[in-house]
Amino acid sequence: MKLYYAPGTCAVSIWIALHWLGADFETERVKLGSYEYKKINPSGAVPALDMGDGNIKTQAGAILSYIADKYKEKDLGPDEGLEDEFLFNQISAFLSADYHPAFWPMFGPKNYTTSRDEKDLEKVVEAAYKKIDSVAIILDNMLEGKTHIYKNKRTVLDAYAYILSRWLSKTPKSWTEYPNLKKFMETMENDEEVQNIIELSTKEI
Ligand SMILES: N[C@@H](CCC(=O)N[C@@H](CS)C(=O)NCC(=O)O)C(=O)O
Repeated sequence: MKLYYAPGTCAVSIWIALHWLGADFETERVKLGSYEYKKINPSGAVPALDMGDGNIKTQAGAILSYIADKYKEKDLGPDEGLEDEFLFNQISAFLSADYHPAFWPMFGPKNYTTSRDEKDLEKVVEAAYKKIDSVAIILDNMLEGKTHIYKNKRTVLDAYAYILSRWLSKTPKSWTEYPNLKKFMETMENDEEVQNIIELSTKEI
């Protein structure tokens, strides 16, 4: 398996999850949106996971569910049963469809207005901060009394919530200001294996 990633991106959560799962995998750093990388993933976005036979998987939430299932014996996916599986999918969908997209206008304001006026672009970013805060509050509430996002059990979704939440430090309200999220983030920040991956993934190659 080969994971295509870029530093600081949601793809790093797949790296952490693959490591936790004890998977045999390699990584390749790519230039987002480049002509070369679009041959792998036509959207130009990471993550992409090459299964080794031309089968390339994309979409972080779907990849995380897939690998948790592939290495089921590691028990980093949902518990069995309709309700437990639903809860896992619900959290995953929240992260990929509500939480993650809230940050897009902050990273790429030009994609959200036809204006190129600096002041207008700043307004887009300001609006993004507001939206980000509202979804971060939801995440914070989901973490009430827990240090894991799913049922207080470590799953691949912890890696996803962690990597996305690191971006809060680029907003006026960092993750330290959300009390439950703060505890969760500190647990991940103190995890040496996770931090080694963060460091490896930011290395210039
Ligand atoms: N829907 C995709 C979105 C992935 C995504 O937005 N990835 C970001 C990095 S976190 C990216 O590659 N952005 C660059 C781009 O879209 O060109 C997923 O959930 O995997």
